[in-house]
Amino acid sequence: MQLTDAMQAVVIGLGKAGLATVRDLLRQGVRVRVSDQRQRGEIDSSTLEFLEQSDVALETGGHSLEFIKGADLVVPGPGVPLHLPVLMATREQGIPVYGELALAAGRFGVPVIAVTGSNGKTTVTSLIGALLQASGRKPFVGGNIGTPLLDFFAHPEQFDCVVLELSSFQLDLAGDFRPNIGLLLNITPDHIDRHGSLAAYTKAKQNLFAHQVPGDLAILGGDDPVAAATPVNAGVLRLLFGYGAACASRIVQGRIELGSAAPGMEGVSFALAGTKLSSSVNQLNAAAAVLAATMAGCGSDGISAGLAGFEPPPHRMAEVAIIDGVRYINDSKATNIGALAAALAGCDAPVVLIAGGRDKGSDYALIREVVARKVKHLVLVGEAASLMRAALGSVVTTESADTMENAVQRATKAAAPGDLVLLAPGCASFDMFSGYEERGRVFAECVHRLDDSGRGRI
Ligand code: UMA
Ligand code: ADP
Repeated sequence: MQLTDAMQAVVIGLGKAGLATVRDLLRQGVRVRVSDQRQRGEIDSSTLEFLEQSDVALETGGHSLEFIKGADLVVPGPGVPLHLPVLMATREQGIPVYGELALAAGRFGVPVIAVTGSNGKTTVTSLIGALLQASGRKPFVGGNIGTPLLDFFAHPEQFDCVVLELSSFQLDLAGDFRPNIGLLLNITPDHIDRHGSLAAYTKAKQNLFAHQVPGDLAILGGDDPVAAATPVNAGVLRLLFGYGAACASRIVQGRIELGSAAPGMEGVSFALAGTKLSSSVNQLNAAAAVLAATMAGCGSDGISAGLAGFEPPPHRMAEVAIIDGVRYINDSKATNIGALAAALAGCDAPVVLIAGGRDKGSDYALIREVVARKVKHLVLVGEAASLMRAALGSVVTTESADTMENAVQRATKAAAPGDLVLLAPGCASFDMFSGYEERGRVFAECVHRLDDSGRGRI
C-alpha cells in the first residue's frame, strides 16, 4: 500500500514495536492514533510526552470500535492477538490490517536476511550479525530480538544490510515482505495458544518464503523434517544445513564444512572447538549462520574471526556454578518443549530438571521419551506443573515447588556429584516472573545462595 499524508492509521498496542510503528508512520507523513489496553497511568511519561508533541491521539484502557472509525489502515503490535473484537471489526469494515513487516516490505533498499524457527532464532540472528560485522559490513540487527525492525528506517544510511529475527506473530501479518535470504531453522510446537494449531503456526513460519523471487535464497534446517519440507517458489535456491549428507553447510566432527553450493567456498571448513558455539544446538546454529553469511558474500577470514569472538546470548545453556560436584545450568530461554527436548538431548550426565511455568497449549507427552532417557528427577514449578506431572509422572519421579528458591533446594537434594541441575522450563515465565531473563537471574541467585551457605565450589 502506498502511504500518503492524507491517510490515517491506528496502531494497536503501545509496546516497543507499536511505538516504533508510530514513529515510522509519522516519518512517512501519515496521521496516527494509538490504542493500548493499559491505563494511562501505566504508560511512561516520556512516551506520553512524545505522543502529545507529535499530535498522536491515545486511547487507553482497551480498544474501542469508535477509535478505529475512519482509519485507512490498522497496525497491531506483534503481541496483540488477531482475534480481538476490534481487529475482527476492522476486517469486516474492509480496513486493511498490516503488521510491521507489511509496512517495511519493499522499502529496505539493502539486502535483507531474515531468520525464523521455533528455537535458535536469537542465537543465529546475532551470530549472522557478528559474522557480517567481522567481515567489514554494517548490519542492522533487529526484529523479535529486541530492536524493532521499523527502527531501521530512522537511520537507513548507517547500514548496508539488514538481519531480522522474525516471530510467527510478525510473519502472520507480513504482507508482501520478502527476504533476499530467508532461514527457517526448525519447527517444534510453540505458541499454540495464539495460533490455534501446529498447522497454523507452521504456516505462519513458512510464510517467510511466500514472496521470494528467482535469485533469492531459502536456507532450511536439513535435519528437521518440517523445516526441510518447506515449499519454496520457482527459481528460489534452496539450501540445507545440518548433519545430513545433502546439507550445503554440514557439521562433521565439530567442524562446519561448506559444499559446492557456496560460491568460492567449496571445501572450506570452520572449527568450532575453542569457540563458544561447541554445544550440539549451537553447532546447528553456527552451520545456519555460516551458510547465510557466506551466501551474503562474507569470506573465510571474516567468518573465522566472527565465530571466534562470538558471545552467545545469556540464559541459554549457561553454566551458573559447580557446587559439590553438581553442575547448575541456566536454560531459562527454553520456553517451549522443542528447546527443552534439545537441551536434554545435549546433556551428557544424569539431569535433575526444573521445569514448568505458564503453559502455551503444549503437548508434554511429546517429550516423554527424552525425559525418560535423560532425567533422574523432575522438580515442577508454576501453572503448568499438574499438566506436566500428568504427562511425565509415569516415566520420572516428580515433586512440586512453589518458588524458584524451593525448586533449587529440592533439585540440589536430589542431585549427586556428577549430575546436572538444569533449569529448562519448557514454558513461558509470566506466571511467576516478568520474563525469562528474570527467571534465569533468580535461578542463578538461588544457586549462588547455596554456594554462599557453605557448600564448596569445585
Ligand atoms: N497490548 C494491547 N492490547 C492487547 C495486547 C497487548 O494494547 O490485546 C499492549 C500491551 O499493553 C503493551 C503492548 O501491547 O503495551 C505490548 O506489545 P507487544 O506484545 O506487541 O510487545 P512489544 O513490546 O511491542 O515487543 C514486541 C515483541 N513482543 C511480542 O511479540 C510478544 C518482542 O519480542 C520484540 O522484541 C519487540 O516487539 C521488538 O521487535 C519478544 C517476544 O516475547 C521478545 N516475542 C515472542 C517470542 O520470542 O516467543 C514472539
Ligand atoms: P529463539 O530466539 O528462537 O527463542 P534462542 O537462540 O533464544 O532462540 O534459544 C532459545 C532456546 O532454544 C534456548 O533454550 C536454547 O538453548 C535453545 N536452542 C538454541 N538453538 C537451538 C536449536 N538450533 N535447536 C533447538 N534448541 C535450540
